[in-house]
Amino acid sequence: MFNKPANTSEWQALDKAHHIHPFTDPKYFDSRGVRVMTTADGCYIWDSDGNKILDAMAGLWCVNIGYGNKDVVQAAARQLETLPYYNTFFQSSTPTQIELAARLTELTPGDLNHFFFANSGSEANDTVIRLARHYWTVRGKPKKTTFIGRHKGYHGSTLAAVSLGGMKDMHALGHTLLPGFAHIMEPHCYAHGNGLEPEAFGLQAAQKLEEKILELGPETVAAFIGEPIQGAGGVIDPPATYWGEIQRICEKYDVLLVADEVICGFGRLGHWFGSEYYGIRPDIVSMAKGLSSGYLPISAVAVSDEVFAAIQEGGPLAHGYTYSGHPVACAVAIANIDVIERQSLVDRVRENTAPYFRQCLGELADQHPMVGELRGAGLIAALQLVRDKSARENFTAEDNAANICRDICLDNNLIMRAVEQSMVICPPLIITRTEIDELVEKAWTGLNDTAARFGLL
Ligand code: PXG
Repeated sequence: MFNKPANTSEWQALDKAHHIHPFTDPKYFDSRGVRVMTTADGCYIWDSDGNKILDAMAGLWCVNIGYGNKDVVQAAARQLETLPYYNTFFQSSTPTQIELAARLTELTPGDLNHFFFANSGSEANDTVIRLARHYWTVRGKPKKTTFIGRHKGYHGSTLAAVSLGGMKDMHALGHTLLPGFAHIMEPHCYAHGNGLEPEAFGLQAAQKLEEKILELGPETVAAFIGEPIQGAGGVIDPPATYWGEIQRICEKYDVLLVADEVICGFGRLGHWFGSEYYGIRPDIVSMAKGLSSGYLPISAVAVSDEVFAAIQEGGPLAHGYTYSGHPVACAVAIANIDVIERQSLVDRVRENTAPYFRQCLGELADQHPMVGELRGAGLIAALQLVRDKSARENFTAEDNAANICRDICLDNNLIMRAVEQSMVICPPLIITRTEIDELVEKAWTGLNDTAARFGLL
């Protein structure tokens, strides 16, 4: 018989004893203990001590429609009652799987008209690798197997998705960089621009792709993959010149272009997909997170008519997951898309809340002595923390400034994410102007308190 913990410290003790956490410093369990979240509504979550916290990270970059949407809950309940499970293997389908694929066809740009379902962004990207390599085999170029990604790219945590990504500490864990994956510089102007204008730097960063393709030999390169804006890498939004040049290079060398839309998809940049914001015409797109606003796990891979034609020619596809297109997850994704459409969330972000969000954060970035730059677009942003703004002196890793700021903000009931020396913000798309005011005010307070901690204010 399990005795339910009576308070936060009892939950924390059990958690520490039995629960393994991703990306959590073990020291944290002794210094603070995990935070135990219990309920949520809209843009707010409540912890086990009853604190009401503004979730400026939409969970983990995913709760686009906000918490507690009853329509989605009811759609899930209805589907659980009607047909809680059936699979997509061996000539089978269910109405929700078919409807979701058809709805996604309407929403995705270009001729991305065919969808394969999986359960997470990682699985979607593993699927991308298998499909792209299969594509080239069917098209008579079986040597085209290598994927090129970017440093600080994040594509997931499975063996293959880790290799696709460019996170050094993730490669180091368990020696998980597989052969067949290469990486180029991320288009981070602040970090690598060396005083170049963003437009010139964007071209330079994209040309690293051409150099890498030539180094590896175009006959060996299957695809380039990139997030329209790199999220977990620190919200790295490329200069306007970048994606056009990447597209040109991919076409020149017959390399598939894959957009990882796991964060940017479903309205984050004020368009259904980040590819539309940047004018990218991808051959393959992976999506997850905002597809269901995180209410249930589901992901999808969209492929173009041409990639689909090759898959069809290739015979039975030896790939799939038990829960590919789980009917309840599909029902939730459909209800989630309905909510986004009914509330015109994509237009609202583009025309209303994102411009206001960027204006408020822009003022903060201009005026606050500890903020070196504001990055991002739409409702995704990073504030680069600096020790000295005019001298562009960065904090060191040992300073731990962003983690300190994150904890100070959390104590003030605001969740932001710390990535290296940046504070990252990615609120639900339903956020109102009043809630943006609260977010920015709390961010100011958190930055002031952090600056005071370093004797900078
Ligand atoms: N692609 C992108 C662009 C992502 O951001 C994945 C793929 C993998 O999705 P799954 O569902 O397998 O986790 C992600 C996930 C962070 C953080 O450090 C970011 C993600 C996941 C966990 C932590 O901010 N993004």
